[in-house]
Amino acid sequence: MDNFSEKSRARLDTLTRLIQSSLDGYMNEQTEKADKQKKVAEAMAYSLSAGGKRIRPLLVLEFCRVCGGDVNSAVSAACALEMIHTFSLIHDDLPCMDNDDYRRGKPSCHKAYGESEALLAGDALLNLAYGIISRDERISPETAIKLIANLTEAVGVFGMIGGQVIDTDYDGDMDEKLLLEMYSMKTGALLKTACQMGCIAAGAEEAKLEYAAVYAEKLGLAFQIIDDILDITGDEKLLGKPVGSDKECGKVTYASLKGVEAAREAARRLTDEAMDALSHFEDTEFLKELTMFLLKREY
Ligand code: GRG
Repeated sequence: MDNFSEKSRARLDTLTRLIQSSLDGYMNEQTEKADKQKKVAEAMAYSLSAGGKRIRPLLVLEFCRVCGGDVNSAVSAACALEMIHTFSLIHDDLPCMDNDDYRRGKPSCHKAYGESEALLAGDALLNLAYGIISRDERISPETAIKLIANLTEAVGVFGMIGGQVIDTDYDGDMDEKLLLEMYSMKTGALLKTACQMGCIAAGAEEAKLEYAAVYAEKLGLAFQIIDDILDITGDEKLLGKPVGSDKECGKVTYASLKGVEAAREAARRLTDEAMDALSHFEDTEFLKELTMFLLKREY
């Protein structure tokens, strides 16, 4: 994250520490309570603590702050989203999905713990996510319900899971329109709920949620296009997983459809549009630098 100013780097460190210590706290509760379920609790903690950029929880906390909220009121939503993101990665790596052996630089969950344990660890993380928001005493019951409703829609059949359905069922006859629809759902939906949950936790007005959605829609497409490019041109050591898996699986991606240079240009344009949407918020220096980092990322 070299492009960050000193001020933003300090902010990144503070937020990352808050996210990590909160995730550790939630996971310790699980491992301490577990008896016969120790292995599944360990598998959950293994994948959750395996690294990862923590982009989604960072967005939750930052959107809360730029809407004038106290970041502590967004911590459970931020951690819930990272749990759900991790669940999606665990399940996506399973032999019945992408069958990937490495994730975040370590053996994927099913390689380390076995398939059934990985399946259950993913299920349990998904379930825990809703639990930690519903029992968070720092937020009102009304806010908790709004957060959970927003998150549920993002994860469901018309959000991330729906995007995965398109990915698995329609790969043979994928065109640009369907591909972008799939990206919006599979990748964009969780980024959208990240930004919107931050606004909700801050008690922001509806218009802010709409602007947050515009930012996230552009960011989500750019993020996925960069992911496609990295699967072609990336460094396996930095990525923590093998490159070339899209081609090996015969997957159509934006980069394979348009070529790497055109894909890079599209990601740049989408990033500019995302930046424009931030003009509706105050004090967005950190968010802008984070957005630029995502365009230039190598992992
Ligand atoms: C199996 C229910 C189910 C859903 C799978 C989201 C998804 C759908 C699969 C995950 C794999 C994938 C390629 C998702 C697209 C989004 C994406 C690029 C994820 C990687 O996110 P990063 O780069 O990962 O934020 P880290 O490891 O940094 O957290």
